[in-house]
Amino acid sequence: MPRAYVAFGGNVGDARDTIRRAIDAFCDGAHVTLLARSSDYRTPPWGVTDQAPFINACIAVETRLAPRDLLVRAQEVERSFGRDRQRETRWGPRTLDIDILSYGDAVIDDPMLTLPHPRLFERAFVLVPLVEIAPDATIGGRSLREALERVDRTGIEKLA
Ligand code: PH2
Ligand code: MG
Ligand code: MG
Repeated sequence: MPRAYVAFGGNVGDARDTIRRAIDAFCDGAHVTLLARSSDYRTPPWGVTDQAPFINACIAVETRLAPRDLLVRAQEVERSFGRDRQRETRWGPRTLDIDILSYGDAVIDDPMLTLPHPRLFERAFVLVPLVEIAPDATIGGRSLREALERVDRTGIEKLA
């Protein structure tokens, strides 16, 4: 079965609790099976810096769903936790963001889904939790650990 890496983030409400419950909802064991889960991290806001810190985490899953169906499932979970895309701004505050980072070796470039995730290698808030669960992995031929060495991880705090 294909393996996918998925990132979770949020900075509105109790984001740790939201992410914990969202991972449970996303990984039902039938369509999506959880293989590994990172710690939670408190991370400085990226993109729009004048907002609350985020909580971020990453998971590895095995899934029977095709990539676009996995994305639809992620968006359903986002909505069920109060995500309202109409009322938010790019890189602004949100209750829950679920991003598909990679799906096997799939390379997809369409308006709905780009894989691997185009900004994955720039973002310490993704790479830090991802390297925790997949230290030797490559995505699109690039080593995650080497990518992590090139980004600024200032202010990222692993939570107990
Ligand atoms: N998500 C954003 C914008 N900025 N910054 C951090 N640290 N973590 C995020 O998950 C994040 C962000 C929009 O999705
Ligand atoms: Mg995102
Ligand atoms: Mg997203």
